[in-house]
Amino acid sequence: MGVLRTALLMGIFLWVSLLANGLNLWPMPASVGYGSGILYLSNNFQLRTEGSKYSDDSRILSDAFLRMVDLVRVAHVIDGIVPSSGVLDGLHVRIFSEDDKLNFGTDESYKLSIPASGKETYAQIEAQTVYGALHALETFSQLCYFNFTSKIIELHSAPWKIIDQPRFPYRGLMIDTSRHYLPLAAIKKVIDTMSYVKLNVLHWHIVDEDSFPLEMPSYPNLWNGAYSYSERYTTADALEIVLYAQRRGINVLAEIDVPGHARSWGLGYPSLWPSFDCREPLDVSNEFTFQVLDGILSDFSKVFKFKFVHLGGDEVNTSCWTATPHIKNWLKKKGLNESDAYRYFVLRAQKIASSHGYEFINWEETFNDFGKQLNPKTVVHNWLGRGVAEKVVDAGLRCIVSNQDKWYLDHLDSTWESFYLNEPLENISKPEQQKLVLGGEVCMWGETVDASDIEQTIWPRAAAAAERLWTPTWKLATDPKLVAPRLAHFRCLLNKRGVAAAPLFAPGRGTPPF
Ligand code: CP6
Repeated sequence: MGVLRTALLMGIFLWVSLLANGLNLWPMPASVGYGSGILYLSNNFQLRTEGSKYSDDSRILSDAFLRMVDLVRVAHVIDGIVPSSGVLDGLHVRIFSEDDKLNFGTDESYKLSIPASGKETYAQIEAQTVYGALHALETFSQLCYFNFTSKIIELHSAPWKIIDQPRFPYRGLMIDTSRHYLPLAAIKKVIDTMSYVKLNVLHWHIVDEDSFPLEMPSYPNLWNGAYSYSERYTTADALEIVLYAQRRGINVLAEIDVPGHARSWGLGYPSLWPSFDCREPLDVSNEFTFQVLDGILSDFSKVFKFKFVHLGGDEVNTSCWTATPHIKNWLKKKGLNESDAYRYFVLRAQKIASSHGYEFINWEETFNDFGKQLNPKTVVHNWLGRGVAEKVVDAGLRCIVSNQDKWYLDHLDSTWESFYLNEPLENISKPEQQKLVLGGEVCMWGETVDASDIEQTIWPRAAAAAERLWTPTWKLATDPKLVAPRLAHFRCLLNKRGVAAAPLFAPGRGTPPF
């Protein structure tokens, strides 16, 4: 009897672990149920939308469906013969909101039901918005495999019932086009891959001290600060990026970093510099500085429709202000010290952003230096250290987590495990404070990367963070060793899809060394 029971238990254990090995989704959905059947994808896989309120006039859904069908092939030639039973003919997608506006807080939830073999021949997707449906398509694509014997696409472990939604509304990745110019094709490829891991904000750190690559119609000399004639983005290019991202469910957060990190502005308008010898921060005493910022934010508001703009505010070294006679006199006349002047700049920039309809995000120094003197609507973007989010939400402000010890992609020696284990809600237990943590963001500063190596430095580590931001924590293994095979599988899928995601383990056949 005991032997029988042991055998039975072992059998169940083996069965469960085999199935679990087949559960190769990334990020893991909030809720997953599955069986043990096999389905075969029709060679004429169809999209149906009866019962949808959403009309898809802009073809966001139908284009995404075509891309998904292509991804499922992962470049193999489908030339086998599909059996006559157990065939999946397509997807029936029902979307309940007619609106295709994408912004902060857009509903991204979805349900995906895949029938058992021999039942209906369509899988069902239900979502409030088209953007939830896009997530469902991505999840579906990850369930499909090319069978090298039959040369058709199979879907294992049917039936499936997946009910999914993000843990955090803000799941970001930052790129920096000031330190190295990134061609449009490189940016688009980052956006494509973000959609595979359900990240939803591309934070575009467009301008910094080193170059000003973006055309600004209000002040057309600003892009004189570009590295070269061609290392530039036209206004139409920026709009193209925004629309490309939107069609993949991704918002673009534009940053204009002030008053530090802005030396490149002065190549077009030298009076923005304190002096020729001392070129940043921007001249706080000059009204023209704020006119230019107003022009930039006015131009931004026509292109970047995300409800937030990022106003920087980090690493401001005010020594040029006190070292420049006309600014020193201005400070004296106004009765301001350097810190007052820095605060005056940040708050005035926020007012200008508001006047163009934006809410604003600032790097954490603005909170560390000014605390409750900061506008309470400010979203504080952590980067310096851990434990900052708890202070920010204690003060009642909203926060985005990007602590550099864990979530800086330009720190090339940070491991995927450290990305995976970073917890945005560390030490924040009150539900009303947890809500103030909008999410997190991984940052790829551009000093040492460009189009030649940006993919393998971002991926797959950003994917590890993406699961942290998407999946409820209780669903996830806290021991990275248990997650490693699934991430290794996903890393290979990225390679198959043409993304140069780096190996997770040396010597690197994609399998973990244990
Ligand atoms: N540029 C800007 C940077 C950094 C920051 N702001 C930065 C600082 C330290 C490290 C990495 C990046 N290069 N504009 C800080 C937010 Cl380690």
